[in-house]
Amino acid sequence: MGETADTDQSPAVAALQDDGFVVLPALLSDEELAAAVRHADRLLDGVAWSDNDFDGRRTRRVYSLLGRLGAFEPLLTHPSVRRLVTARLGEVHQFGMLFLSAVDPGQGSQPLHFDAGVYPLPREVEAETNVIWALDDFTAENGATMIAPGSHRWPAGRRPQRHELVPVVMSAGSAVVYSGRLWHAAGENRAETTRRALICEHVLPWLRPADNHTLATGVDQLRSLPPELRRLAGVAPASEYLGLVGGEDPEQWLLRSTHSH
Ligand SMILES: O=C(O)CCC(=O)C(=O)O
Repeated sequence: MGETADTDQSPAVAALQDDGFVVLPALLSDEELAAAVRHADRLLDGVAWSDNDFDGRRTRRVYSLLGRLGAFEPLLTHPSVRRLVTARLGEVHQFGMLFLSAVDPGQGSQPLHFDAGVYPLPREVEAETNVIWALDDFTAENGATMIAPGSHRWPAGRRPQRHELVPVVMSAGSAVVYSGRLWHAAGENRAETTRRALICEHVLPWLRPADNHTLATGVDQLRSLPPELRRLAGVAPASEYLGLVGGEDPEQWLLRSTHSH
C-alpha cells in the first residue's frame, strides 16, 4: 500500500488520494543525492539542537531555505513530485515551510500532528500536500517518519493509536508525498546515526504560507530564483485579484524593479 513506481503517475495520484501518502522510491541519481547530502551538511554545520519539544531537542533544523537552495533545487522541482502536488492542489499553489531536519541519535518521537492543522479549515479541505525527501535511508530504528495511513480522511478530533502508525521505510533519495491532513510524526531515533530529511510543504495559493517567503528570502533573492521556484515562492497571483502588487502582476513587478525595495 502506498508505494508505486515513478513511471506511472496515475496509481501514485490514486494512492495519495486513497491512502493519504505515496512513496516514490529512488528518485535521485547517485550524484544528485550526494550533492544534496553535501549541501545539507554545509547548512547543518554549527547548527544547535532545537530548543523545543516539537522540533526536537536532539534534532537540528534549518528553515527558510529558498535563498540557499543549492543542490536541493532538483528535489524541489522534481517532475514526479511536481505532478503529484499539482494533481492534488491544482496548477497554482505555493511553498509552505521548507526545512532541513537532522534527527540525531537519542531523539524521541515527535508529537503526532497533521501539517494543515495550522489552518482553521474544515477537515475535508485538502489545503496542503507535502514531501519528505530522505537524505539517509529511513529505517524503523533511525526515526523514519511514522504515519497513520488513511488518517487524512478521519474526522476532526480522531487521533491515531500507537498500533495505527507505520514507519515510512525508504532508501535515501526517495520521497514520500503526503496529504497535509495525514497524521504523522518523526519517529524515535534509536540508531547510532543521524536521519536527515528535506521537508517541503505546498499549500493552496490563497492561504498564508507557514514561512514568510518575502521577508525570509528577500526581494533580490526571489528575483534570482528560476521562474518555477519564484512562482512557488508566491510571486504569482493566486487568482485575478489576489496577490498583486499595487494592481500589477507580482512577477512583472519583480522583474521590472531591479533595485531592492
Ligand atoms: O521529520 C519528519 O519525519 C517529520 C517532521 C514533521 O512532520 C514536522 O516537523 O512537521
